[in-house]
Amino acid sequence: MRVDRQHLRERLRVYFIFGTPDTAHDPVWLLEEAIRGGITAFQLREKGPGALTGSALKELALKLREIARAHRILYFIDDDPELALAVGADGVHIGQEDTPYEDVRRLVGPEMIIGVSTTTLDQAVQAEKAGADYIGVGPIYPTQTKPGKPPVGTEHIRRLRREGIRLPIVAIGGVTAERTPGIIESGADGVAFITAVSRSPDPRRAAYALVQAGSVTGREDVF
Ligand code: TZP
Ligand code: MG
Repeated sequence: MRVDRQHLRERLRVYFIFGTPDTAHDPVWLLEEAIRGGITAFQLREKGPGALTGSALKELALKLREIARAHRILYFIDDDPELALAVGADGVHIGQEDTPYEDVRRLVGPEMIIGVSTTTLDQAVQAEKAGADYIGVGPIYPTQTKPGKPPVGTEHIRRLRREGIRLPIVAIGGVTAERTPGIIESGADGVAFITAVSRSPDPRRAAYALVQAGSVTGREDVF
């Protein structure tokens, strides 16, 4: 399915990520609840202790893919272009240590959305030059989910825009509803989060709070 690139920015606004190690909830229920809360995009990031692999991972990826499709939210697979292709994902997300952008593009073809994680200005410039569809930027705030990297803060997003980065930016790391208006005001198009929803006792309400917080108006378009 071809994804409308015109509306990619809006569709990346409230971007939920999880894998089974990130939650005590049933993954199908969790995604459904987050969708009822209003998320616009989802990424399956099956990583860490106890992560599913092989056919169990593919089975889960297919189930979640069907849910995302039924509700017309974007569906991404982290770091696994073959799986993204196999389940018909809308996109694949890659980090700096994963397969390089050019190789992933060759593998998945021209239609699939490719997002690239970046921490520095140089990485953002490289991703834009290479042809990435959006960049993840972070960690914005301190996070337990990906420890060991100092947070870059919202000032970094302002700097990316000042330096001319036009790609859709999704900020990640320690994202909460409280922090979301400031993140969007700094020039990000969306927020991506794991813990804020995956570990909430009420994921629907937690997602809704992020959706509400992300609907800030009055920001100058910076791209
Ligand atoms: N990349 C940068 S920070 C991060 C990733 C995958 C983890 C975000 O998780 P949380 O729980 O929303 O801080
Ligand atoms: Mg990765």
